[in-house]
Amino acid sequence: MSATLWQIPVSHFSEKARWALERKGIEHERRSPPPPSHIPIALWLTRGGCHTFPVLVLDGRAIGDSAAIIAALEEYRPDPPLYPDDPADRRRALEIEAFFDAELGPYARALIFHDLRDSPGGYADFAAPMLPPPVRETRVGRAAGGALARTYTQVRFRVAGQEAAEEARAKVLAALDRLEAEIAAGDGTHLVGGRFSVADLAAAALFGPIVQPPEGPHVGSAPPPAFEEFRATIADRPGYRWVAETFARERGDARRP
Ligand SMILES: N[C@@H](CCC(=O)N[C@@H](CS)C(=O)NCC(=O)O)C(=O)O
Repeated sequence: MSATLWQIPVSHFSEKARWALERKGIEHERRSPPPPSHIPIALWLTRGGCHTFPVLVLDGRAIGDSAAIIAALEEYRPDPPLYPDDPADRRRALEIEAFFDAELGPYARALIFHDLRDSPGGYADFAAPMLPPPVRETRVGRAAGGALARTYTQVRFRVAGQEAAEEARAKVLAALDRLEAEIAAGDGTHLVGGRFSVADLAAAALFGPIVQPPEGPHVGSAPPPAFEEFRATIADRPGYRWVAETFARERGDARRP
């Protein structure tokens, strides 16, 4: 068996794949080429099928997209399961995963990328862990890495304008409403079937950049002021607390090398 995860350490979509691999106890190697070089690498690994990370290469087969990676892992190592046994529960869990993948993931990311723009040194600090050590250790290297990240996120995701920030905040709030409805529909701890499943994993991992729990990926040393202001308005909500509790109970240490 050989498994290599091509990933971005800070990314919440990569975090979904890491969490699933660790949950299932699958030994794997991690490769983290700096963005935006990951786009041609993803295309090359998947023969043009996928341009995003994470990509998992499992026994020579390249699988792009975090949901497809979890599906492949579920088949490869069924225990412990991430998919509920009951077919109706399974459908619901996968629908919840698909909702947070589409309706939260891109907007949580856009909000951080937008707010980092007004944070002094924010992008340099955010990009530094993704740079090769000799570059990251010089002031010029860090500044250049930050400038590249700032330009890339604007060109690729159009995050600079106020409308982009407003849309991202509205989507994050709508996702929090949905999460709270799912918590109420479940047993209060798990979203589906009374046990930890792909639904919990996806919701918690994709809210990771918003809640930034200590067990989750390191997003940067100082959250941007505008982001902190937004976060303060939701920090007491049950859905926000559920994300922190789910990481604390289920994740183990996501920051291990
Ligand atoms: N649906 C994909 C989304 C992954 C994704 O958006 N990855 C980002 C990093 S967070 C990426 O590689 N983006 C490159 C791009 O879209 O240009 C998944 O679930 O894996």
